[in-house]
Amino acid sequence: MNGITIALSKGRIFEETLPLLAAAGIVPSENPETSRKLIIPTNRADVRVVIVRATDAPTYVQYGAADIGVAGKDVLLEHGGDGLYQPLDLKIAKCRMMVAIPEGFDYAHAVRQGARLKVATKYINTAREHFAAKGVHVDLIKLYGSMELAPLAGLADAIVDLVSTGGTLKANKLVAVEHILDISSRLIVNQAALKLKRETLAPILEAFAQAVK
Ligand code: PRT
Ligand code: MG
Repeated sequence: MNGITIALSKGRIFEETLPLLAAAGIVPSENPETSRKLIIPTNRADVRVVIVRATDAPTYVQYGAADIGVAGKDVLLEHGGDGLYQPLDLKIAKCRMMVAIPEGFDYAHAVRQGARLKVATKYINTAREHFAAKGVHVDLIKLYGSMELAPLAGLADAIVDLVSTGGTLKANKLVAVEHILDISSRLIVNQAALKLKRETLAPILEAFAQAVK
């Protein structure tokens, strides 16, 4: 395709990217929340949006099935970023990656004792690095969602998950004990597209950069 394909996940990333697209003169013709279409045209004949799972956005862009996309730092750290150019922090979909435990569990004591902790998470790479850097022994258990359930159901001692308002932790009687890193979403660009489609892409990237400021 000669035009530009943009990979977005529905939900917060789609919603928070809309104003940035608008700044570049791009208006999707449908809302993925209500439409079942996975390819959404825009007001511009040469620009379309493809709706992907949040964790799949880097893969679409890496292989050039999309020229640009938006992905959370959490997702990019797990993906590795191969084949991707990450020119811009869009400062959207912000949250923090945290270690959380059930209320009443003495995490600091367990760590001091050198206990081997079971930690459930979707973010295996980031969690492994975090605990290795602190010298904490952990067995990581890979989950694909609802991490908050794991300690309550007896699957794990702790979780590594994203926290925004803190409401989900609170509702499940969990508390955050360590802040791993601040997360926001990044613009990702296919490295070959950046060269081959520079004329079309450069003004879009520039408009995004201005809108973020
Ligand atoms: O939901 P789905 O399984 O389809 O995929 P996803 O969860 O990967 O996608 P989505 O759209 O929910 O999230 C896309 C991106 O938004 C993530 O990759 C993050 O970079 C970013 N983001 C920002 C968040 C949150 N804030 C967030 N709060 N992603 C998830 N959450 C979840 C969190 O995992 C926890 O379960 O919301 C819950 C906590 O929220 P609070 O407000 O109760 O603290
Ligand atoms: Mg989600």
